[in-house]
Amino acid sequence: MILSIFSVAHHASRFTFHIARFALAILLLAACTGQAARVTQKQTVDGVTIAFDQPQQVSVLQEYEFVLTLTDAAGQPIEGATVFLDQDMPSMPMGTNQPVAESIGGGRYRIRGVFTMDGEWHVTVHAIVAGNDHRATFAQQVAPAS
Ligand SMILES: [Cu+2]
Repeated sequence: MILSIFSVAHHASRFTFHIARFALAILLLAACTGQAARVTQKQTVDGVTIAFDQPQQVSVLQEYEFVLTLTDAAGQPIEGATVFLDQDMPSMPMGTNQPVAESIGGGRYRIRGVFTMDGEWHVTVHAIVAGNDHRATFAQQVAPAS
């Protein structure tokens, strides 16, 4: 009898411990996905400035969001461009990986996708404006799954 009461109490405390761990994991996850730091880099190619807004950190197979802003030489937003990415790893060929952006207004284009492997990736932006392909390459570090 004494043994079984002890056993119930022991399991109850283990259960509480697991609930606490689970709650902590949810909190950390919310902090990571909700408040992720972002960086913006700019490159000007043949009169078109490409501002590339990316997460500072992204994990493998976790959905990322890139936002590109295109402006002309006068600083005006460029609407109606076709924008897609070429994603590859400098250390190995990763096959065809070309997500297409959707226009969200004000010269901004949004792309969501995932990286299929951790490590260093090179993201080449193709901004096709009036038939000309403007290309700029940015690096994205991809962390292993946590
Ligand atoms: Cu790879």
